[in-house]
Amino acid sequence: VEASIPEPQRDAWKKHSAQGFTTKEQFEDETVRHVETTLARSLFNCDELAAYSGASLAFRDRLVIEWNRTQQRQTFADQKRVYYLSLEFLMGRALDNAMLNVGLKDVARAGLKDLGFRIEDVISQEHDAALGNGGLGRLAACFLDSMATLDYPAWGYGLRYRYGIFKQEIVDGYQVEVPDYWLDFNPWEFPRHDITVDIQFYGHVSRHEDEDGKNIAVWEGGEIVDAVAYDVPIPGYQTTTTNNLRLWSSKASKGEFDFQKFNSGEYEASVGDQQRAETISAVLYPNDNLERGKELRLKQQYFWCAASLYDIVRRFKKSKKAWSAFPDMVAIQLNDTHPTLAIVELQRILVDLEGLDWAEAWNIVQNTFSYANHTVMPEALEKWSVPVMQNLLPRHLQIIYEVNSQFLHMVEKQFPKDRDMLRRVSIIEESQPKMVQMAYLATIGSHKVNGVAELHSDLIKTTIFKDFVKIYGPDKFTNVTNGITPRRWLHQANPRLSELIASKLGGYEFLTDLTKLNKLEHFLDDKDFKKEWQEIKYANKVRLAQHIVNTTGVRVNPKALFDIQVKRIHEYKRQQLNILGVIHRYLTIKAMSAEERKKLAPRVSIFGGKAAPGYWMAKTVIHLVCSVGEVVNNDKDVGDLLKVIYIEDYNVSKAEIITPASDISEHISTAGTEASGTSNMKFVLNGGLIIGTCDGANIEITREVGESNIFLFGNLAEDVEDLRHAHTYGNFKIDPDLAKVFDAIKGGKFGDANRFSALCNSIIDQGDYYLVSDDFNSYIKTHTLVDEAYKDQDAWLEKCITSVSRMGFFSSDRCIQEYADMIWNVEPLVPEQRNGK
Ligand code: Z57
Repeated sequence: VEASIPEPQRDAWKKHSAQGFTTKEQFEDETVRHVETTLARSLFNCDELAAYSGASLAFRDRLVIEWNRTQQRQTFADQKRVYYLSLEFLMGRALDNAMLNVGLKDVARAGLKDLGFRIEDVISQEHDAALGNGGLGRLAACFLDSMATLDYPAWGYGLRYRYGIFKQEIVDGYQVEVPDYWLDFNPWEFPRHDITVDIQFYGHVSRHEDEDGKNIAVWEGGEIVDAVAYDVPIPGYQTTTTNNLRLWSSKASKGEFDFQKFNSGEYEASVGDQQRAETISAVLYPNDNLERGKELRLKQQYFWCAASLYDIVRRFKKSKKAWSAFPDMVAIQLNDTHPTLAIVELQRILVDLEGLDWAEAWNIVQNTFSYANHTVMPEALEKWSVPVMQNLLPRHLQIIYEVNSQFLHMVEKQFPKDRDMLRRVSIIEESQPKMVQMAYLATIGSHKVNGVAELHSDLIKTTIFKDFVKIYGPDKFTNVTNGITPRRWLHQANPRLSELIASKLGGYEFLTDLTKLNKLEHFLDDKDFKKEWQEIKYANKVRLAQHIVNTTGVRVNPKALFDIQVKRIHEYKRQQLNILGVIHRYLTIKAMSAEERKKLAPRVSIFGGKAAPGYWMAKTVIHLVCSVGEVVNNDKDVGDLLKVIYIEDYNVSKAEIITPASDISEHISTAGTEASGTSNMKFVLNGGLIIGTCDGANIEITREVGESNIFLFGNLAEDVEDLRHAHTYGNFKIDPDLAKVFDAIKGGKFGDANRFSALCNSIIDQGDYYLVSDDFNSYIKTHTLVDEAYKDQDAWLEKCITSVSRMGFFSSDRCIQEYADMIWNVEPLVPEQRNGK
């Protein structure tokens, strides 16, 4: 029952209703008030962190007001909503984003200056919200920004990890993981202790007759854990729409913890129970593109899916509509297979708890869900062991078997006598132990399945989902090429470039319609414009050089070509190809005469990214980069011609400094392995060029910017299988230049060669699965083309500006529009104040 204020007293409420600041004076009032009262500090005791806290609380108040209004409006409008289920939301910092989205950053800058602070210093106090590993989590964050900006009634659902992705320290050239406890002071979340859901695990299933004599399944026993909601406001850009991200935190259930054991004197046991319950949302699994099948991970998944579904169903039931209207009111988007249990949970709710017929329920389920696939790599595809699932979720396993049985019957009718087809498409893999294939379950339980770039969407149709295309027809499978939010990745990360563009295009409309950038091509002959563009790039490089010297002690020349590869460390992303290429460059420089060296363009090779803690090969790559840097950076023969840098703890806020500073960035995955990539888009949008393979979204970037504005190299996806086959059957001959690089490593040039032997051998005599040797020559040659091109600064600049002008397609707004129209079938809910404040 909701408690609302009676009619006669509502005027008093309205009179005193919170307003939120708009002027500089009001901002200062609010900031000082929060510092003095909320934080109990004073002007004698206010450091940058306190100023950050005060300013954040002032902005938070503003957000909350619009957030409440948005939620009321959405409830009242009673139209279809989107629920975006993602196990990761890599949000980064919130204050700068809030300032820009509500259009009050200038007010805040002036106010903070009055109070004795520089806005940049205040902003940089904030700890990143790092509830994600990499691309998949950051995509979810960009989507939240676009959904709010486009006024879609949309909620995100995730887990409130106490520890996000670990903080990376580089100690003696090795990665060390440090826990990321980020909740000490987090003004952006609102605990909702009144919104809790009981989540059941383990136990057993029995059958009962209900009042109508119908046989129903009852899931009994086991244990209960509470899910507590924490809400985070998501402000749209230049709109009052402020959506909600609901993160669930696990807690021992009141009934189980407080009373049973505590009162019977089993204090220690009850504390143990409490800790076990809290473990569920304690830590983000730090693997990107790898599934390890741990029971706790499955617990996380069910905990979050069940809490979210309960919440969604509760909201629907308030509308008193018939169940058949559920898919007209609810669209649930699955970010990869991690939330696939939500499909099973909804079927369970409808059949076991609400008493619907199986077929009617399944029809509702299929029309509600859609599934985005983000990888084809076998080691990343989720499979859960049947015994593990039987133990943890006995009723869900029964439902999965029933879904599978009905599905296989359908397939059998369609393809009589094709036994092998039945084996291939079965949700249950007949291995030892049996496994539940989550991608198949997600596909069968959804009305649409999409890949995240054209090549990737084509690949899934011919590989993992080939049979499913035959069964359901091609229309169930579609493509939505990823995008990025231009608010964070241009306006926030690169304010000067954004301002320059606005000055030419006559305003900031490009931030909400990125295709407007194409007008920049009219200014390719504008000398002042080009000069300023170049100055901005230089200033961004100076800023990164400053960060590098502060954190590593190495001085890099900002006039050198900045060559950047920042992303998770993974063999398929081929940082090893990059560093081996760097060694080749180093050997070449060493062999040159002084005269030849003068003709060379100075380079800074910058690496950054985290390795999963258990991924030894990735950690070896980090160590090799650091070891090469140690030698190269201290070699007097080389000087500024080559520097090799490892940036520690790459994350969203560091990406905002790194991305605008690149001349060329590396997106060099083995063709067919990177589903899309999204940093490629960020770098080009910030006026950097790309060296890349024909993989993921690189292909569409090429289509947009033109082949002459990108440096493509390497084998094509269609040839990868044959090349691997050739390696296995003895036709492998290592590239001669690469062989020289290995000789240098083995000769101890970069320290103890034993440390790198597994890495070298994976290429030399373990089949070179990622085709480093096959692509090496093409890679080196293409880098030579990059050197040449960079010498003609005018032509280079023209490539950069032209590329930026053609990046409109890669806005996550376009992407969300496509999901909304083709997959979710939802309409925006536009508030009265769309552009005005
Ligand atoms: C992850 O970050 C991605 C895919 C996964 O299956 C998992 Br698990 C984590 C990434 C892809 O590797 C990128 O290519 C893609 O751009 C990103 O997801 C967003 O779609």
